[in-house]
Amino acid sequence: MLKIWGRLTSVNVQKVVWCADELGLEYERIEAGGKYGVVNTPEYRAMNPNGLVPVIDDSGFVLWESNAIVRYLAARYGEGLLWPADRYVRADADRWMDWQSVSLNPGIGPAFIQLIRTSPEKRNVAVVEAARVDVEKKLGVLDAQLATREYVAGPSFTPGDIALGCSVDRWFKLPLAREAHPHVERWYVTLQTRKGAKQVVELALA
Ligand SMILES: N[C@@H](CCC(=O)N[C@@H](CS)C(=O)NCC(=O)O)C(=O)O
Repeated sequence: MLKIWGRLTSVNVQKVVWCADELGLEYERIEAGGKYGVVNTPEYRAMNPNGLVPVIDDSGFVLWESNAIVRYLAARYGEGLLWPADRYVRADADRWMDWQSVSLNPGIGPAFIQLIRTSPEKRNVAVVEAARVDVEKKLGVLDAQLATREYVAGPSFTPGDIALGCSVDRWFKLPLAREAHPHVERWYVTLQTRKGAKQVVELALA
């Protein structure tokens, strides 16, 4: 059976869990990272020398990096469904996964650390504001993309929606004033109704 290591409070673990649930896969999730530790044991480091979550073991195939895991699971278990048959749609979804990881997340991460993981007296409001300005600009880019298509890579739900959906879910749950991005908001409402999204959207930030 598929094994997933990682605490659900990790946005990167959330992507993998959402993907597995979307595909209807049976899996065992093993708590790791944060307060659960595990990631510094020799056994874990042998699977992921970075000591980060998530990691999967699928019948002996071990893989780390959340977006790579989502792509692998979608390709192996969702060919033609979650994994688009059309190479251009696949490339488009792939592009948005990279964008989530290198452009959007680096803004959301610091805001999350300050607002959720830092006590109010130690909070750095300048970091939160810089992150907010950055993320609003990036969400403007996503909003323009979603203005003309139902999902990020076209009319069908793809792995790109999973990666972005986890980041946007986190952003929308942060206690801060946000600008309107009507197309992102419409898309997020649709995502919340997907069976794979349940564990992620029902989770409070911690
Ligand atoms: N690029 C990696 C990043 C993994 C990562 O930074 N994971 C964080 C949680 S989101 C982590 O393991 N932090 C240490 C911990 O939880 O102990 C991925 O997408 O999988």
